[in-house]
Amino acid sequence: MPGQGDTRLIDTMAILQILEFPDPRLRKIAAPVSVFDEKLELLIEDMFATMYDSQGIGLAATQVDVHKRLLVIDVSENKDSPQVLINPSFKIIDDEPVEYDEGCLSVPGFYETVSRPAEIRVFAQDKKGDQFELMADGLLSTCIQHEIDHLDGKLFVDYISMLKR
Ligand code: GNR
Ligand code: NI
Repeated sequence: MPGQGDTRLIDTMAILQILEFPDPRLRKIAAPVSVFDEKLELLIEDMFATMYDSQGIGLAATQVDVHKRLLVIDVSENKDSPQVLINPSFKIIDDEPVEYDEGCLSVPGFYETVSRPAEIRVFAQDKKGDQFELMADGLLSTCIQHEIDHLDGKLFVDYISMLKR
């Protein structure tokens, strides 16, 4: 987990409360991050702590009632590959639909198959504000699209047909 071995961060890291469906705050549209300061770094640390604590593979700021465009992700087996994406956007590279059984920390106990584009190119900033890009396919692609949806006030249950719901 990031921050381990750093006394100051351990002292200040917090597990944040995750909003749950149908909380209307999950429908807010997050605003771009414009200030890259220590307060932002502490929020990122808390978001990682919260995500690992609840055994999620991703967490969007919206889910912890912070309506700013950032998300944290770790899709690795050993939970040792934290990634933070600030002001993320993506371009579809391969629109072949790929199905995953999705779950969401904000919709506990509910799982459903969702189709999303197979491969995307992601554009984002890191915690210092530096721009970077990455290619994503498989679970990483699905997870990044799921998290960016949160920043736009969308939930995976929105994709499920009225009939099934
Ligand atoms: O932990 C999570 N697992 C997951 C599985 C399939 C597709 C998306 C996800 S994201 C989810 C954590 C979460 O709710 N992030 O917003
Ligand atoms: Ni989610």
